[in-house]
Amino acid sequence: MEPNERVVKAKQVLAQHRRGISGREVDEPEDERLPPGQHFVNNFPVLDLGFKPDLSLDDWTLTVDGFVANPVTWTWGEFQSQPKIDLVTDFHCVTTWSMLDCAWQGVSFRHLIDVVRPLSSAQFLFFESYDDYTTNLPLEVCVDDDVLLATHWNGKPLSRDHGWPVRMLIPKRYAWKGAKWIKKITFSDRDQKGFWEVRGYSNTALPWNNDRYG
Ligand SMILES: Nc1nc2c(c(=O)[nH]1)N[C@H]1C(S)=C(S)[C@@H](COP(=O)(O)O)O[C@H]1N2
Ligand SMILES: [Mo]
Repeated sequence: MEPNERVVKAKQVLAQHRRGISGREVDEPEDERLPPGQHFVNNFPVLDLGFKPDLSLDDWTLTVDGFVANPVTWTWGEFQSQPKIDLVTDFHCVTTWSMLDCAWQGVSFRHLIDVVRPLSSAQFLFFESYDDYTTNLPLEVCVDDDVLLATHWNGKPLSRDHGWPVRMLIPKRYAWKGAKWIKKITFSDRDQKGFWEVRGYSNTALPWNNDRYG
């Protein structure tokens, strides 16, 4: 009798998830790293609004403004001269896929805070991207060691699909909180909901709480 191809394939995929991801002991229980309602993927799916902005480093800028003592608009050269850090984090998308052990490089959000110096009245962040995507988070959520303005994923510059040249990364929130093709970050004393937040998605977006919808 021939093995059922579909069953074999499904089991192979499970096995790949168990073994195919670098940096972990084989016997470490991966499910402990999988938030409720999520499943593992080994590829890196692309989610966007149906198009990807066509950017050039010559024209690229990142503006950080609002309730800060020192607003900045960085050119690509200025952004590149900021200190970079490396991180390994898991990535959880609300459409139920999770990727473990992504290696990221970029400028830490803590460094950005040091540069722009938020006013004491600044409590919220509003992110705007080159595709007009927006999202929002409380400032305190982003004052964390793993929040990054990411330029590299797994050793290579981000692809255009994944937000080149710079995307936000907030690993402790669902991935829609991380704006690709980031253009502007505004500090404010009030919360303003972003693209998915006004369309029924959670304002807090906590994967471990299965906190998907608003
Ligand atoms: N600028 C921009 N950023 C975005 C999005 C988008 O459509 N535009 N989609 C969000 C969503 S819903 C997810 S799940 C992640 C997906 O990132 P990826 O395409 O690199 O997997 O990007 C987030 N950031
Ligand atoms: Mo998403």
